[in-house]
Amino acid sequence: MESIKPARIVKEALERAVDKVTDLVTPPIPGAPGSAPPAVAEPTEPQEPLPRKADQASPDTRTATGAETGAGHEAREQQGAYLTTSSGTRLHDTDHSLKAGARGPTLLQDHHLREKITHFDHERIPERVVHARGAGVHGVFVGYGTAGPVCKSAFLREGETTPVFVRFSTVVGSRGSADTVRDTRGFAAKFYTTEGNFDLVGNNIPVFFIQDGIKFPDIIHAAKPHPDREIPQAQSAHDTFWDFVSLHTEATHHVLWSMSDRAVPRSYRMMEGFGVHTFRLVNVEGETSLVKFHWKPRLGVHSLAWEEAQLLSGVDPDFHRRDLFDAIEAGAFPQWELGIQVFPDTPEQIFEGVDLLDPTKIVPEELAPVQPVGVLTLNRNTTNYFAETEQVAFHVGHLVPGIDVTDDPLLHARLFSYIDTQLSRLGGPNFNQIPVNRPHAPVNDLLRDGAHQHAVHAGVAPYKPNTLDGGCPFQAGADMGAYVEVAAPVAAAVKERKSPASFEDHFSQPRLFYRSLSPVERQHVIAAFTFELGKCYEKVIKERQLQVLANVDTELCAAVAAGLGLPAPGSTVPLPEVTPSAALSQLGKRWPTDGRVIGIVVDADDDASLAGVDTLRQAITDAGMTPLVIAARGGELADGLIVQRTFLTARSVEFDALLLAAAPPPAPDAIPRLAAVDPRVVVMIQETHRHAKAIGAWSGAATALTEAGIGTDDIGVVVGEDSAEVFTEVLDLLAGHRSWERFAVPAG
Ligand code: HDE
Repeated sequence: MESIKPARIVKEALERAVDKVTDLVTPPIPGAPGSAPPAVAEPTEPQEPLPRKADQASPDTRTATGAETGAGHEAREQQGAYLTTSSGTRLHDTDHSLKAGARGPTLLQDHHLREKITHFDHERIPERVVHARGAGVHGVFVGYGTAGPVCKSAFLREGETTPVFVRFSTVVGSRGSADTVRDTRGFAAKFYTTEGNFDLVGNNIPVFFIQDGIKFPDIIHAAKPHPDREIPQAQSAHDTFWDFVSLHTEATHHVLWSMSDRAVPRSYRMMEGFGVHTFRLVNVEGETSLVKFHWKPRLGVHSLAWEEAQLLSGVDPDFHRRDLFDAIEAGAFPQWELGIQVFPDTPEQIFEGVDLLDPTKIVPEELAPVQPVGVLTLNRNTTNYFAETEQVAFHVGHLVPGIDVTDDPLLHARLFSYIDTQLSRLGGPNFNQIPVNRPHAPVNDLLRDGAHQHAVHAGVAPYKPNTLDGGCPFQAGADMGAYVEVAAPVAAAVKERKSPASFEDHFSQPRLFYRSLSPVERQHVIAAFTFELGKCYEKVIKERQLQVLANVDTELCAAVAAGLGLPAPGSTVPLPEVTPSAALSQLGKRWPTDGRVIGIVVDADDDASLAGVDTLRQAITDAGMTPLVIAARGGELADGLIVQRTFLTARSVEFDALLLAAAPPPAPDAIPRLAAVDPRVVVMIQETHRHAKAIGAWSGAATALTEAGIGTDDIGVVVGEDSAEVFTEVLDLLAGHRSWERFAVPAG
């Protein structure tokens, strides 16, 4: 799917939906903290709270029972110009406790002190046990109407516009862990549909480690830090993880994806998403189909180089968050098409030999194409991280008419887990009344009371049947929008703890995945296994995992074994012939470059080298990307050119391409100062080159390349006289993401 081509009506709906909130006054560089520039001194003249920033939105001001309030978002924000207690009494001093004399003891009667500290003491809630680290944003979904033949859900109808909240996440790390660790990414979407909320709680990897939910605590305990020392944080490169997955070989397919480039995305904006399980759709005639959900990013699927990911964990642990928020702030709204693979709902629930109830299996797209059913546009950042991203509660059981579950045993455990976890995380059963979770459909649920009850329910008969409340609420029929479970037959069976025999093939699909990758992608998988197993202490665990790899692919096993300095075992199962699936490789196409970041190195003291840089910055901005000027010192240079990064604060990993307007000499803070070019610029060029990213240079700047030991005619390196011409060629290289051809990789 190269580009999104919605029908006219869908396009207009999308424009309307996005326009409604598109009055962005985009600052030249995203990331300014407030909606107005701060004064130098603390203001003393009382004024109302500042408005939120143009790129921000917050949940609709619905009541706890789903009604529109008509109030603006300000109704929920802090009010008035004066500091108050939480009960609205104005305060005159929040800097000093009430004491018996300036040097005396603090008094217990200081209710302001006690309220302030008590509230502070309870500011944290338990972080998610998995997917603790995340970033959430608002968006809109517009249906194409193409799902009609298989699904009756209102939000998929042609031109139907539905507000959405999306939270991306890593799985293993704590809430404060780094964004760019090697891990699966969560891709959870909450659609506030007219028929109730629909949550599609997926990942960026289409398969899972386990086939049965009862194993979830085991895989997560194995992946989390060791219980004795609580290290390593947010890593799978340790003994307990590899101990478990080498024994529990149904994890092998997911492990192959985790060791591939998919586990180090360049951006949340550049990830595919998958519902993983097979779902059952129902159309208006009541006919059913089995489907798998896919999110296809308009920007393509792109990854970081592993070394970049590691450097970023230190240089910018918030890299993926920042990238998402900055892109939205700059108006580069990321888009995905929602698509479905459709399979006939046959009694055996097997398609082309693939058991559709086995979440460790994919159906190759060549066998069942992904059919687009709508488009998601993420166009607003959150206003308050805790209120929205931390408190959002997804649940695979949040379904709407037209979408039902199958008997995937992983999905069934999830149907229990997601409500249960919110009870301890969000402190009680009323979590759907938190603003970000409130449905946009009317709620009349007969659920009452409980901690943090926000509704003020009327009437006297919260039970059914009743006459005292006039019989309300009434049960609807399917023709009145009720959710009616599909009457799917359950085969006569014995009660047993057992998986079907079709779940036993653990190796053929990992082999399919590996053999579908391009040579350079395979090289990355080999390096990832070698890195991760190289971090294990126990030799027996490495040997056991090598045996698993031998059962996937002989070359993969041999290469990893060589890196570990261990013998490569032979396979213990027959290695099947597989037909590679081109859809599994991320490389070889061209994509839009929206929201990419370009570093421009200038010489602050050479005015001639600055000429034309401002025009170049504008050209980059006009192309939907972000230019960052890098110089020896901050501030303003000749012609008003503002520096965004200095040699001290810049690192190559922040940029998708590097442009050299100059070969700057060592700055006063450089160590050592022996060479002709600043050593940090040299490192920046060398890293950019090693990570296969585009480099452009003009005028005398090419000498910096030579200084860095890089040939001016190398692949993906553009040297010219004119900055505009160089930029045009670099832009072309960026559309192909990276210049991996720079480094010859033997064909596999
Ligand atoms: Fe989750 N998962 N999960 N999971 N999951 C949670 O729910 C769980 C699984 C996924 O941004 C938790 O609210 C069990 C598969 C995402 O808030 C928890 C099993 C897939 C998110 C939970 C699975 C996912 C979660 C933690 C095995 C991909 C983040 C906090 C039966 C299809 C949602 C929470 C967000 C979060 C349980 C397996 C995706 C504990 C028991 C498979 C994206 O309820």
